[in-house]
Amino acid sequence: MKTFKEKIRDLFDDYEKLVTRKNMPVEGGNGIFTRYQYPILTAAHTPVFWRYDLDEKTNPFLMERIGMNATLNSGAIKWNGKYLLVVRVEGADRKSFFAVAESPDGIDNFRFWDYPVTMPEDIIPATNIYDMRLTAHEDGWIYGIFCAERHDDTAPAGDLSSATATAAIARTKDLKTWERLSDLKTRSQQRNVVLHPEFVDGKYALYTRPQDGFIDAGSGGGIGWALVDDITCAEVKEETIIDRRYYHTIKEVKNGEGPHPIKTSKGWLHLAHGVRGCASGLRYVLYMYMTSLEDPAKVIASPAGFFMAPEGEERIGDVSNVLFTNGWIADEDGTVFIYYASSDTRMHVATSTIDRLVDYCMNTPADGFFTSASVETLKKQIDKNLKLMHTL
Ligand code: M1P
Repeated sequence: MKTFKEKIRDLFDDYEKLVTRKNMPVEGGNGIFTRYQYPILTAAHTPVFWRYDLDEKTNPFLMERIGMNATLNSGAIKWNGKYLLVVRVEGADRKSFFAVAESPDGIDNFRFWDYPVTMPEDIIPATNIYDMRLTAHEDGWIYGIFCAERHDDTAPAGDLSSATATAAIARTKDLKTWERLSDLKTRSQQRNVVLHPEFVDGKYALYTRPQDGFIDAGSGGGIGWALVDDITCAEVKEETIIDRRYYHTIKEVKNGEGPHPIKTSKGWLHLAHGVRGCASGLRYVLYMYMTSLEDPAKVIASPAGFFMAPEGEERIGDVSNVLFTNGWIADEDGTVFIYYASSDTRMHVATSTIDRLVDYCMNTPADGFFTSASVETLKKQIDKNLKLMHTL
């Protein structure tokens, strides 16, 4: 029979084994990106001292007192040479909160900082907050834009599910102390709002995602773009849709900007999620597009279909058949770390390079929106290759 102290030691030993486990790239793949064998963060990666009361007097059975359910949709930033994720941690009580996890190399040994983020409230407290996009803006602040969810008090009595989604804005200089700014004022509900890292025409620029309801995009046509004069009391007065939803594509039902775009010599690289419906529910995949350096709202490349879709164990979780991203980091040597969550449950990393991603966006055929167009595109590649294959 183990003593209380021995049981605690076992918990910490198991935890150390998990967080120090070496992750290996998955061989093969499609040449566009490389997946890794293990998730980089799961609920079990949250510190033992968050979940257990380690006092024998108050917890004689050494039971988990505060359960954690998931670690998902994380913002990402390289900070003082470390790879940081602002993780959406969801407790067993269904409340999400933010917590920073740090890795020395972007792939291995992600460890949470001791305390979660204390996020100040706006005037009306939010029931739930999640999915932060981080932007180190040229104004010198690091901004976090995230979804603030509140019960919809206009719903009929007894309806405890109707909610509202608003874009909440906070900023920091050290990722520890956060200043909360006013929630974004818009005509519609908003989720997946992202701050562009540079001023455009002297203004702050936002990627938006107008939606009629908490879940349904409704008349919201896709990913929008809006310029804002003052980020401390931001209001969207005019919104233009720059990346539309489209019938019978991977973004038929909804789409949303992922992290802020990466600047390259060929244009801005964008990563986003697209949603379609099917008999088993909604299917969330990742896709990419590029916009012009001169006008970040002008799409210049739009490869057809998904960039990444759920595979293997990624398909299963709290909300199955979902890949979602709101964080990536481009290193000085051109490596890109893509942080994505699977099925609203766990975090993964995939790696690629700026050159590969630009090539993918510029040279993957665009969607012709009809089967006949897809077949013609395929035939062109077959013709070319059949001639070439004799010389290989
Ligand atoms: O459950 C899948 C995702 O659903 C929402 O995304 P969207 O607003 O595009 O539908 C968000 O709640 C997101 O957190 C979640 O991963």
